[in-house]
Amino acid sequence: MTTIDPVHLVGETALEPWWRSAVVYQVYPRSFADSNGDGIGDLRGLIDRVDYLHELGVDIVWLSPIYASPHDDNGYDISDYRAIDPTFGTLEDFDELLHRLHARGMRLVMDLVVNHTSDEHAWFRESTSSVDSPQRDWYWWRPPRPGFRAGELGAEPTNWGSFFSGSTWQLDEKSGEYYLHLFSKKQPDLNWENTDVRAAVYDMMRWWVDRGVDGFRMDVINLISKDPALPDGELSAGSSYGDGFPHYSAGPRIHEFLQEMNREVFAGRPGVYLTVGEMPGVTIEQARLFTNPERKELDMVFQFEHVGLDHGPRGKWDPRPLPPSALKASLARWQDGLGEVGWNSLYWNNHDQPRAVSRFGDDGEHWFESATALATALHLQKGTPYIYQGEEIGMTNVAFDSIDDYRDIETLNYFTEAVGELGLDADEVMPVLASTSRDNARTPMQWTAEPGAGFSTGTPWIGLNPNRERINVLAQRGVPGSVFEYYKSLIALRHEDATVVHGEFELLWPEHPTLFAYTRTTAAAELLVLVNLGGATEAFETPPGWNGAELVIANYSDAKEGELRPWEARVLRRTSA
Ligand code: ISL
Ligand code: CA
Repeated sequence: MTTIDPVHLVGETALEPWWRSAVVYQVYPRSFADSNGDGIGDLRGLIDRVDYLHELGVDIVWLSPIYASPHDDNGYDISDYRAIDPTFGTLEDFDELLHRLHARGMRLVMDLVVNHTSDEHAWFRESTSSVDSPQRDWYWWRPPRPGFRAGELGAEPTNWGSFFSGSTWQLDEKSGEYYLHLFSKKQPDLNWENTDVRAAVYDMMRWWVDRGVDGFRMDVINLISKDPALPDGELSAGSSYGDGFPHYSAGPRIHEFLQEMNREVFAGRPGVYLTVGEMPGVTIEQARLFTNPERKELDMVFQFEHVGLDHGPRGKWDPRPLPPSALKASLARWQDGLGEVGWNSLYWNNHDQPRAVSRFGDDGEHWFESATALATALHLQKGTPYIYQGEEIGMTNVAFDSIDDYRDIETLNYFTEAVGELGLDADEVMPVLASTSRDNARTPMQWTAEPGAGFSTGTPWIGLNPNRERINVLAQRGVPGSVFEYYKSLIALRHEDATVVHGEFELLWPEHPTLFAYTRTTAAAELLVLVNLGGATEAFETPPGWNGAELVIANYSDAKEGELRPWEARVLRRTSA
């Protein structure tokens, strides 16, 4: 078994956490690899692919939820935090996976979903059993709005709208009270104001830490502290719900809770674990606080600014074209904002986002070039890069043409609302789903060109992308000039070149509409990153001193001085000797 040092020496003096030079790979288990032909990916399937991940070169696996769950939201609704869902396997399988990863020098980060539980969790069952239950206060129970009868429209305790359509309140007929659910009604929100709730969560986290896990990705962790007064949100034109976000996000006790969690779970073992908080709507100012090492809250956060730029006034279901200049300005702002004090997590994709090559790139004519250009733009930044399964082979959006093909609760709820209350035509809604639905990220991993794509010998739980015949691991692994080999080189580069890890970021040509260019600088060396985020050839003037510099990586086999072709990416190095 390879030993892995929690911290390693940087330069002469400073100790720095291991995850700063690491690359993370996210596995969405249900769609990764199915070992028993039931059509659903599982732990055994993942165990069989550990060597694949090792070959790619990633350091950490972030595993989306595998806990016991009724799967209303594909496992983000947990009914038992200490059990593996039988769909995915057993605790023995889990231990074996952990052992295999550690033996290969890789680490495992669990998904921690503690803003809410499933309504089938024992805690919620007990909480619902009686208004006098000692666990009643573990969730957010409220009587109907004064002047309204339970169940009547308008009786909801606040006017907030759920992330998954409809109200955030569900009536419990038995008690005549409502419970809060920011997501589906099968995902009741835990009341973090209650000390016992927090103690139970920390206890559960310690249980996994004792089992050997290396950290946690924390689901919507900025939502755990709410304004206990639960005020109504502002109403915006065209919406029947108020905006509760300012009242349930980054609430008054958020920093206190995260510091407490850090103390209670990781105390005495700083730098050993990786913590990354998923934080929709987080601002740079907040992120600087959350990720400042001195405050002992989180190592890094997932921010959402760059994946919200193509949302229109009515949000994600109202997509608008995205000028590359807006994208590069946003990325550069975060590089600058967290460069000195905090730490960035870098991602294009996850299980909630459409596929990057379809969304920000060109999944047609310039598929290879744009997949690798986007990869270069991201991986050369300062921060910890995250790769979502299939991204390393350039998987694309699926664009199902029938609503029956979709599985995601967010998508299905929205469709019902759109063709119902909103009165839209199904024909208008389908193209929107095709470009924005979370299911674009959830079609099975394409291992081979076979009918089951090497994912399953049975019928997959969600349809495969027909382009598996062209885009698959078998066609790329070990094949020079493939997206897979390009990702492998980028990962290796981060491990080999300290400038990629530590270099200061500086944006060049901020005004240029499509060329994303930046430098990364340390005392010893400097990198120049040039990426064309568009499909036309662009001329540029080589910055002074860079003519004839060493070429580190490029996605075209030849380079023309002063010109970047469609989606061309090029990285140069010079040393200060
Ligand atoms: O996916 C989104 C928009 O399409 C987000 O609003 C998403 O719901 C939000 O980022 C929170 O995501 C996380 O928590 C959800 C779960 O459905 C997501 O899969 C998870 O990543 C509730 O647990
Ligand atoms: Ca299976």
